[in-house]
Amino acid sequence: MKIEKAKKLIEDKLPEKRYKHSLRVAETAVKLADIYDGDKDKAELAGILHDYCKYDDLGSMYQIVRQHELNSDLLSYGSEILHGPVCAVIMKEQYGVSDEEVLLAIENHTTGRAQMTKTEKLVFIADYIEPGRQTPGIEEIRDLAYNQGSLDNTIYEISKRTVLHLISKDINVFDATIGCLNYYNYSDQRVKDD
Ligand code: DGI
Ligand code: FE
Ligand code: FE
Repeated sequence: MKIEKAKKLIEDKLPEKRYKHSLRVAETAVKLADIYDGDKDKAELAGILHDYCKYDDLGSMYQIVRQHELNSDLLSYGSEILHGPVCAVIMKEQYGVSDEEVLLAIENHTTGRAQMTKTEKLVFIADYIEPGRQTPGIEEIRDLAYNQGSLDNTIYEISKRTVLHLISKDINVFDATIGCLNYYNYSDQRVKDD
C-alpha cells in the first residue's frame, strides 16, 4: 500500500486526535529507523496503519479472531489487546498489505513479543515515545531510544513499565507482553539467539 493511501484510510476512519497520533508514530518510527538502520518505508507504513482498528466493535473483532483462528487467548481480552492483531488481518485480507514485517509490526505494536523484527521494534517504541505521549518518566525512555544506542534496552524498559502499571491496577498481562519482558531482559543470564 502506498503511504498516501494509508494516510487517507486512517484520516477517513479515525478521530482527528488518533489520526495525528498515527502520523506522529510514523514520523517517530522513521526517525528511529534512521538511527538504527531500519527500513524507513516499512516503519512509516506500519506506523500510519497500526491503530486502524482501535475503535472497532469488540464483537466484530472477536469474530475475526475466531474466523482466522488467531490465538484464542485474545478472546479473554478487550480492544486494547485485540486492535493490533485484528488490524494486521484486515490490512492483509482487505487492503492487500503483504509485507510480513509491516504486518507483524501492526500485530504486535501493543504487547511486543520475544524476538521481534527490526520494524516491530521501531513501531513498538515509536508508539510509546511519540511526542504527544506524556506518561510519567517518558523522557528517560526517549533518552534511551534516541541517545543510548539500544533498541532492546528501550523495549525492556517500556515492557517493564507497562507490566508494573498493569499489575498495580490488577489488570491481566497478556502472554506476549511477558514474553517480550523476559526476552529483552539482558540482566538475565541467557544466551540470545539474535
Ligand atoms: O493504541 P495506543 O493507545 O496508541 O497504544 P497501545 O496499542 O500500546 O495500547 C496501550 C494500552 O494497552 C495500554 O492501556 C496498556 C494496554 N496493554 C498493554 N499490554 C497489555 C495491555 N493491557 C492488558 N490487559 N494486558 C497487556 O498485556
Ligand atoms: Fe495501539
Ligand atoms: Fe498507537
